[in-house]
Amino acid sequence: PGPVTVAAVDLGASSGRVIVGSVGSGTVRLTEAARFANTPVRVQGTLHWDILALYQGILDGLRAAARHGALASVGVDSWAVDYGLLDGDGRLLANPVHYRDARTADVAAPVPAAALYAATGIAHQPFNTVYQLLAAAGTAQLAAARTLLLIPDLVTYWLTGTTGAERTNASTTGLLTAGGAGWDLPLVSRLGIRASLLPPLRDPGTVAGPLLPGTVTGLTPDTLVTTVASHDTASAVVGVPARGPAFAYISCGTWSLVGMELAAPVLTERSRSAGFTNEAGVDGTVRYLRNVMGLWLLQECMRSWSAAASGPASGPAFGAFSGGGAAGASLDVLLAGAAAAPALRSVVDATDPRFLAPGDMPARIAAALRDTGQPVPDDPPATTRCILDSLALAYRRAVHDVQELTGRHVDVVHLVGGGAQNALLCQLTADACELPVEAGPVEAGALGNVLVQARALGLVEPDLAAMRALVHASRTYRPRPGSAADWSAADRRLPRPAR
Ligand code: ADP
Ligand code: LRH
Repeated sequence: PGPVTVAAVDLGASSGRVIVGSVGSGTVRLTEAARFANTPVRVQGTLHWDILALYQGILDGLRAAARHGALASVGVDSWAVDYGLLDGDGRLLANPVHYRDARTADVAAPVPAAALYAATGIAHQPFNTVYQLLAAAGTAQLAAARTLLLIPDLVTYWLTGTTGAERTNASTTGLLTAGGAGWDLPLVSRLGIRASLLPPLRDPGTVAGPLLPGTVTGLTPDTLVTTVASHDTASAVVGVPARGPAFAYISCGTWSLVGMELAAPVLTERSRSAGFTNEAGVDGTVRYLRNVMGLWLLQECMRSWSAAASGPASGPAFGAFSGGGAAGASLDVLLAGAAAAPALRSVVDATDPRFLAPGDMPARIAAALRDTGQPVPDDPPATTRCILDSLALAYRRAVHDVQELTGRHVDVVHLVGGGAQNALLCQLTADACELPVEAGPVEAGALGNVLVQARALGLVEPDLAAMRALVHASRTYRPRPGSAADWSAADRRLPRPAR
């Protein structure tokens, strides 16, 4: 028999894509069928995802995907934590709110942070679903809601009519028991959240349902919608081409998620105060990782620089998608300039929540540098260098800390996602971590999504290691001799955050 065709819908904060996976015997080939902008919209002060524009991009993308072959299956993954609320008729009550919206900035939970961590293993992030629900408490919208669906579950619902909460993504709500076995109902009740909002959990690799007839022109209910690891980071971790257990990963896109795959959560106080989270992975694994601001820092600087160049305008709230045009070219120019700029002149803490919200990023970086008595870069290439040095330093810290907190040894770092195309960042990461960096795949999230569908269809060996054997890195970066002392010195210049 020939290869089987499936489609991965992979929604990132900077773009959405529909990617065709062609699964043959011992091979998986990806082809991009569609890529579309993900441009949030501010309405009366609140930052929203434009969920219908994304859904239209998905429908068009699936039509384009079907031209590559009859689709046996479709799977959906996206960024974590955000949700849509359905009313009693199953209709979406409002556009989902963006995790970078300020509504959660001052929310405090009625349960101490240490107790939340002990119960769920999820590190404090102001945007976790739990804080978004606390921020929404008392609103007419929440009162009218009957079902909460995380973004990929919402898309899956529109495609199939079935509801559920996929486990890897559900873990990011901060409402699952540590390890992800189930909703922590006593905790949900202590927080004053209505348990009936939370749908039953479902696992990666199970069928969500056949595609509803008439949903996508040209596709029939012969196409199944398969539940994948619907948290994009969980899919990306499946798509890491690891060849043994001693690896750390950096899922490097808008965010950088840096950590290890474990068999059980780490719930110590040291782990909590080091800002490590225990998210659920496929097959009962734990994604033990730290959130680093990632290439968001650069995306947001580029938005400021291009706004300054084009004068004041009422442009989109933000959005980094370039479609490969002029903005793509300017990224190349910036990265070439950054490669030529002096190394490690100034660094910021790339885990600092001061960088979370949208808004003048160059000014916030400059303020952080002044606070730590470092020189402020005076042009975009030097600022870009500061960002890349700062990201590599944050990766060094996370790779160091993850080994200390788990007692496990790392001998290779896998860097996957859009950032794997950034040769300077990959080299700096190898230097800073003093470890080889295996870069790629760029589309690890889509690949992990495809692999879980392929496994559900019985097309690949079922264990994770065998699935990963089908994945290949694109390039190896080795640490350059003699740079380690400079990274230790940079590390000492920057205070460790107190959490
Ligand atoms: P997300 O899944 O969060 O939308 P991606 O994994 O698509 O993010 O990564 C987006 C990032 O990849 C961009 O912010 C950009 O810095 C980087 N990137 C994209 N294309 C290139 C390229 N050609 N060269 C270097 N970096 C790139
Ligand atoms: C990356 C990501 C990350 C979450 C954040 C909200 O896209 O899913 O794992 O912490 O978005």
